[in-house]
Amino acid sequence: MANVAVIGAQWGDEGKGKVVDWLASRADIVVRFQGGHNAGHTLVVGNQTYKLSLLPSGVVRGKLGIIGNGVVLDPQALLDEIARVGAQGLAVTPENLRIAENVPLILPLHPALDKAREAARGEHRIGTTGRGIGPAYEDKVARRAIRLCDLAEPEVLSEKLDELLLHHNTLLKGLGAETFEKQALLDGLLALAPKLLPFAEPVWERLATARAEGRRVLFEGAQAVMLDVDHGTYPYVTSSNTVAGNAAAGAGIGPNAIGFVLGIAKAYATRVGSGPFPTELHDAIGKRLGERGREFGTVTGRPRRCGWFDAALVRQAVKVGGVQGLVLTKLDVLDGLDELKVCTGYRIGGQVMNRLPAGRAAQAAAEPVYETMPGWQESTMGARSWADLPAAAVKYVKRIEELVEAPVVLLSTSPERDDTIVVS
Ligand code: 2SA
Ligand code: MG
Repeated sequence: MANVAVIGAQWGDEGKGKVVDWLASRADIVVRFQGGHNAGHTLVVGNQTYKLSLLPSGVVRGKLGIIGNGVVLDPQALLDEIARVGAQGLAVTPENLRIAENVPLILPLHPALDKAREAARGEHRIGTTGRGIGPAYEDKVARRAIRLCDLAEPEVLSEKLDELLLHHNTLLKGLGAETFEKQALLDGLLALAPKLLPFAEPVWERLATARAEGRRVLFEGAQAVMLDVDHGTYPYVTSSNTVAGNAAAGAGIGPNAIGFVLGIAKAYATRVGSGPFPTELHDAIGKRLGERGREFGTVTGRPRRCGWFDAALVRQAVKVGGVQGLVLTKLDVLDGLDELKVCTGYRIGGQVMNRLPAGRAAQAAAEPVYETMPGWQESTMGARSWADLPAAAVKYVKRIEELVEAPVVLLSTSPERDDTIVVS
């Protein structure tokens, strides 16, 4: 098996965690390459449910987890998560988790700025998770981020904090928010240093060695293509590149290390936060999808918006993300509906197009063009083979495959790892 990159093909929460878990048994190393603790991956292992945010999913299966340089790392959030899974019986130590020494850190001032900005945006807010993700990536690109390696150099850290605070306190003051004191930040970071530094290393070197030894690497994406800072529904996006192309830069490995790109999509669509969502349903069907699919944010508990499968959008995600195979999840949530709709394009100002344009006003004006298909009354929950699926469900999957121009290679029919149909 080639090194696989798993990415979301919609707006996140497609069930990437389960698929990564399913694939983890065939990999030696699982790498997170972007995002931070805005991600929420739910893994069901026997009678334990793990809710992971920063930890690569493979750690629950005894694999080596790597947090790459493309992530923004909140040190306190990581230590809290390690303590949480520790209480569930899973020990995370420098033996099974390595962190890129050059990963930028999220400090307490980042969520403060994130929240103050969202409040100032009012009804135009992005609907961020409030975790400081955007401000932390801004600092990275602006070359003033505090990185994990800085915790080993207190004098450099102290100098860098001066520059960081000059910038942030000016912004925070302007937004009417509380400012931060350098000494408290410095003391906090130096207290965390001995807990974090044992995990730090040049992970690129470990990955290079692993490749040379023929070991398999799984790249675990967070969020999804439609939340990609370039290719998503900007500005209603997260602040990182979520496409598979970023797996290489965000881990410190060449693009040729990525052998196969697997895109994950739900059999319907959901979105949490603001922004365009052409197939959103505000009716009883939308409510039913949310209830049957238990559509609440893993991190924030926010209810997710629900709607019909948008094949035009997933096709776009397939193209810009380089998706070679698609996994369709939560098919069972559609059980019992009389008919299903699939969006094949948009009507915008009297014109029909099969892709979502980039302009914010055009995106907001996009009316979905639908194709209607018969539903099925049988239960597909927990199905483990094609033969277990009703004919209408097979047809639905086949049609999606045609419309998105990528083969459906796996179907997931429950959160349990083994409730998975391999399509060959
Ligand atoms: P941010 O916090 O700056 O990354 O938010 C920007 C946008 O990205 C969306 N976003 C997400 N969408 C779906 N799932 C995410 N992770 C959590 C989960 C979300 C939660 O798995 O359930 O618990 O609410 C995630 N992370 C970021 C976000 O909604 C904004 O639209
Ligand atoms: Mg999630």
